[in-house]
Amino acid sequence: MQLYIGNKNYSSWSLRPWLLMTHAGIPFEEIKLRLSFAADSPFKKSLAAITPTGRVPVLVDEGFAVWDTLAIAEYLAEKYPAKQLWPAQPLARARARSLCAEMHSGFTALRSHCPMNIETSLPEIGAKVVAEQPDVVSDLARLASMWEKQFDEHGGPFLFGAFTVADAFFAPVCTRIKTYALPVPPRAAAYVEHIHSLPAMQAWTRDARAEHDFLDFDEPYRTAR
Ligand SMILES: N[C@@H](CCC(=O)N[C@@H](CS)C(=O)NCC(=O)O)C(=O)O
Repeated sequence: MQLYIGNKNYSSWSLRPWLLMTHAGIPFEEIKLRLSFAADSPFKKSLAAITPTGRVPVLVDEGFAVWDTLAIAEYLAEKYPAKQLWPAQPLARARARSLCAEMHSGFTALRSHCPMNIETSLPEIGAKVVAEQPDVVSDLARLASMWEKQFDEHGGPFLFGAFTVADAFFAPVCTRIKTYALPVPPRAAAYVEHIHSLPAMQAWTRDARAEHDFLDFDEPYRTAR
């Protein structure tokens, strides 16, 4: 299988299936493309042959393309049942899917005001965003209450006890909390640290920091040096 991804510093959608597969020990070839919106860019040209969306991530299995993180997660869970990528218990599984769907279509204020940017540290921007953007504060409150309920029910250290798709889906948010020093309660902060301590996550963040590829359209707060 090949997994097409974007810049590791910026591509939050790419991180989800990459972390899922790497942490679960599912073998794949990584194909990294430099993110771009321009129609004539290598990014768009490479993807044109593979996916009608022109977006990453895309998983290609023996020439068959699966795009969109939710679809990729479901495909992998069906292909590798022994990996238990979703919780085994039906209600827990349904809840995990609810959380992933909520992440997939929600948290828009947090996502737009605090885009993923692993290589940098912007605590002063985080403080300003929290002071000026009540929707971001609401997103953070929802995250904290969601995660705490999961820890109450499943005991941690992951959202459903053991690592599942849900943890992969919230990993980019964990990086945002770190980059922007966003305030979250202690158990949520401990979860952020736990996700960052995973060897697969450390590998991704190491690669992200080594990229040194400044993309203006993903940088609302910094200018190129
Ligand atoms: N809903 C999609 C979102 C994918 C997405 O927006 N990916 C971004 C990179 S993080 C992208 O490829 N952007 C290029 C574009 O929109 O032209 C998913 O879950 O995979």
